[in-house]
Amino acid sequence: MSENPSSTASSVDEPLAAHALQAKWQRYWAENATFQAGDATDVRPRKYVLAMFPYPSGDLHMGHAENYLYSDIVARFWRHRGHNVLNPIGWDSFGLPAENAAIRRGADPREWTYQNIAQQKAGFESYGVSFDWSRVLHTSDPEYYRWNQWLFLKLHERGLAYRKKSPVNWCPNDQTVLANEQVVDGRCERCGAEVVKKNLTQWYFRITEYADRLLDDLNQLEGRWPHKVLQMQRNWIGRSIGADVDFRIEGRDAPVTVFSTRPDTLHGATFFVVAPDSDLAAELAAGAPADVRQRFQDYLTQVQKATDIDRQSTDRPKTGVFLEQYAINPVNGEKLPIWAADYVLADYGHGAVMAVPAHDQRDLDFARAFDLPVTVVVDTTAPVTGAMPVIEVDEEGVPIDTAEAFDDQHPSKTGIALTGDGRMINSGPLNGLSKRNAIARAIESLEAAGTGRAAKNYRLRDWLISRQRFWGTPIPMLHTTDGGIVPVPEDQLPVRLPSVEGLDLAPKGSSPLGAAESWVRTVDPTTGEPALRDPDTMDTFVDSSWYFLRFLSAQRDDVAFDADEARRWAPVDSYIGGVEHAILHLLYARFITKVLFDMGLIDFTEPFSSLINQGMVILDGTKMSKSKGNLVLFQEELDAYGADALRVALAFAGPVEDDKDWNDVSTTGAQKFLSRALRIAQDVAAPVGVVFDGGDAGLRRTTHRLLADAPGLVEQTKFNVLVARLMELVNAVRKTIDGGAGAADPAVREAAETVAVMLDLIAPHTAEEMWEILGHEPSVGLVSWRQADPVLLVEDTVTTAVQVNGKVRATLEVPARIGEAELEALARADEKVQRALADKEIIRVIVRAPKIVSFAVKG
Ligand code: ANZ
Repeated sequence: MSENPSSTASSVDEPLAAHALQAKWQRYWAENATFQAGDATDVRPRKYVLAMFPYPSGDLHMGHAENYLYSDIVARFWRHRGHNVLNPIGWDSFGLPAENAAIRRGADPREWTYQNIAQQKAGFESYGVSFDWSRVLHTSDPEYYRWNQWLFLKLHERGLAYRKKSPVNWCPNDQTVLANEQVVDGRCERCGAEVVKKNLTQWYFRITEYADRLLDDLNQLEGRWPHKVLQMQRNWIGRSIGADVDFRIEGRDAPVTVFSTRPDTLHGATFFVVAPDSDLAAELAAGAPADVRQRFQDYLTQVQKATDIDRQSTDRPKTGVFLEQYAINPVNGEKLPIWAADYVLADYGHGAVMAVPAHDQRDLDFARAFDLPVTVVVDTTAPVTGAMPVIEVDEEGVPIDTAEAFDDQHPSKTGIALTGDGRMINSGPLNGLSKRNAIARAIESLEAAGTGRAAKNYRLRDWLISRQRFWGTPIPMLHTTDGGIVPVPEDQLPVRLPSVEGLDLAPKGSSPLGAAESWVRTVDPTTGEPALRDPDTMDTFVDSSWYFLRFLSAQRDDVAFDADEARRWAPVDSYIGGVEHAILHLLYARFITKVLFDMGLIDFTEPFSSLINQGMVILDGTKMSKSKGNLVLFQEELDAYGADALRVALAFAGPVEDDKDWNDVSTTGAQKFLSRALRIAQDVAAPVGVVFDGGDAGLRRTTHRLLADAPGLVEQTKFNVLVARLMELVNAVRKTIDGGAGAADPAVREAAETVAVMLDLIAPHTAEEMWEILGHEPSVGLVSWRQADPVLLVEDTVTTAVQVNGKVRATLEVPARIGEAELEALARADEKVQRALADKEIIRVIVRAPKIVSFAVKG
């Protein structure tokens, strides 16, 4: 421990005073490693509090100020509650912005990255965040990315990392592939350029193998993650349940399978559609007459320009080409004309559909555009509850078509597909069944006939992880001369990035690493033959998919993380960050967690036990941005008002999850409050250790009500309410000092100490200073919160008169806010009242809480 720093400021109104106070306590915390988490021998219960780690994009901004304030409040809170708290910090420091900046300046992305990290680190320190600085990590350090490579090899061993050629999203501006998740409205999430499809061989992680678990385990998080985030994850995984149905194609040996959520409507299929950009379409077109082939080719060229979003859009006119071939409906042998149309996507289901225009809007739009038949097979006017209706049959026992019964609702007339529930018609053995029963029956029959089976489909695709860029983790695989692909042995990790010297990082469609001759050329460790390194780097979401585990063993160079440490600390108790990470980052981290669980390395299956999403800091109702020129700069505010005022102002500005308009953030107001708090500490005249009993009862009650409520307020993240309550207490103390019992009242010391200990969550420098002025040893950050005294929590009381036949028989001291029923019960329980009532019949009771209870009795 260092010596006690001497007392500095008397008021934090002055920026200079605030900064001197800041510097003093920041030095103290650094010298004493005050916020370092306890080691394995620490017996306190543990809490792992984590804010999503930052990307080193430049200076810290107000979004950071908010995010890391909230995580700091939570971390400080648990320390005060006697926990061993881990609150680490690191940087997500690989990625395109560094690379693009380096290209612009002809420099090394390392320089830009580590300079920004140093700047942000200084920002966090001057903001007074209680991080455990002994565990800092940067994902761009070989000591970190080595374990990304290890993770890749582990996934590869388990068949979860693989290469395949497929149409991928390609950003023509960044000249790299993008995961589906990184395409927003058909555009590159980072640069906004329109994304095109390119057929490329890429590395994938088989996240689809975990689709069911990723979906089902969301139920565990209900109530602990924001509902909206759970719903976004569910939609993203997008599980559909239905059947795979095999259709024979005339003149083709192998059947073609389609996925349908409505196998009950098989009898209503009137045509068949294949995705124009699928292999099947190419094959079918190849077997078609020359003019059809030509039309198909022209159509395909046109389709390849459209994005998936365009193709799925319902208000776009339907287009397609008839391939002059036929599929055979397995349930009735009907010939269905085969069309190529772009509303069917190549990479969903099997890239082909049975079209049921009466009951599917897209199919209906298409049927109406090309004049194809529409057969209704569900009578959506028929009730589905109750007994199965009697089906009318003709003399031969064949059900009579009841479709005419709702002629005017026929989809071919209305243009509206009948998607609702009802009773099956025109469907042979399914007639009369409800939709649900018909689906089950249809699947049974398909299975019995060997022409179909129950199936599930997901919107989720495998995670495309390779990128054609320099500033990322090299993929630890080698390409041998005979065309093989072999892993780099684990003991040869890390595969370090080469120097940028002589490399052209400008995007050109293939990884710049491929041009680093001396790096790329290596040998196959098993054969000694020449081999080439894989030139691609990993998506940076790989880095952030497991970083919370690396914090537990950040200094270890023999393991990615220590299993015992993981058992002790993980999963993360409170994870705090922006809702922009609702899908990608959280989904990937959940996936990797499940893989590590399956590998037996951790004993939990969800990485983040609770999740807090903060709102944004906005200005005049809109997002702050450099381009709009409406940035309120973190560093400027910090310089002008000091860390504590900024922290109080942000915490006070509104509920955590709401957006906060800077116009409602009052740093000057916060400054005044902090000065007032400091002054009450200076005014306290009762000595340290004075017994608090006695003294101003009103003030004591205010103090103890806050002691009782504060833990709940923090746990429900009502930080703004906590600030308001602290302001109320500070005002109450001032009143007692100036007008009431005076500065020597022990209640004043009690209240001032309570303010100091709680203020530590929000304004830690001022809190330390108060604590010291009050005659205590630092750090206030480690002082336990006192328990509220239940006696002082009893509300103000009033006197109630209890009358029997108009005569006062007893008086009771009751809480001022007592309810009528409770008051009557108290009155009846009173001994004197009982005597007065003794075996008389009560005719009437009038209760006027809290003043009067009046019994009218007979006899
Ligand atoms: C026949 C049918 C009848 C369908 C009906 C729906 C309603 P979700 O819920 O999104 O999974 N489909 C299958 N593969 C497709 C593809 N590659 N591109 C476009 N559409 C495709 O949708 C499943 C339904 O989407 C499937 O069920 C199929 O149409 C269509 F009254 O089959 B359905």
